[in-house]
Amino acid sequence: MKRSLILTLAVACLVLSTAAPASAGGWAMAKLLSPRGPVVAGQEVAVDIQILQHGIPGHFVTNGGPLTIKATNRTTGRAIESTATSIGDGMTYRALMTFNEPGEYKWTTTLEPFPMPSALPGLIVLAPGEASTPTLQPSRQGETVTIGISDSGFTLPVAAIHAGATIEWVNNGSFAHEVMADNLAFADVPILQPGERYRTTIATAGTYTIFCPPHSGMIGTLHVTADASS
Ligand SMILES: [Cu+2]
Repeated sequence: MKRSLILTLAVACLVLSTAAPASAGGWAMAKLLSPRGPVVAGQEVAVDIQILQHGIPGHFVTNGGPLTIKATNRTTGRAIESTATSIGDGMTYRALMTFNEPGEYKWTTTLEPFPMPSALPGLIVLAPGEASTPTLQPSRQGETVTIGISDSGFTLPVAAIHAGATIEWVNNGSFAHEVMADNLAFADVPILQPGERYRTTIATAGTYTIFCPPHSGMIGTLHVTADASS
């Protein structure tokens, strides 16, 4: 009885120490570098994903194996999978993928040998010939864009929003969540309990990687263009 407990503990320690290089002192996250916007069905696209440790630029997992990228069509549930290879700098991985079925896709990435799947902002695949109109109109100064927070991620606008617009964060999940960006853009947003809302005005144009520190899968890219109030 005692012996089996010790054996169990030994196995548990072994498993934990094996996973340690990827998670030592924090967490890793996948950042989608490309594609940035909607893609067209049937056309091959380069999918570039950067792996960052702790979410801090410059801190990355250098000894990771192949990165597996899986994209699942949210409507049909059909998935395509590809193995991305490192493209030189040790933290950026590329896979050439062709999406034949239009719709909205969600991503999952897995970096072997570390068990650290993470989610990325969704991808819109347009039918060939379909105009690439954004599914959400860009927001101007004085307007409000609501961004939902669920337990698995952020409901981000597909189109860029304009600097000067107000973002209303709404926690639709069952747990408390935070909103942070790697440039501290949303440092004013408090920890939001389920059901809570918070409004903030975004002043500076740019591309923001937003995430929830306690939940490594909650990552998204928010595009903010220059103010278009005039
Ligand atoms: Cu969270």
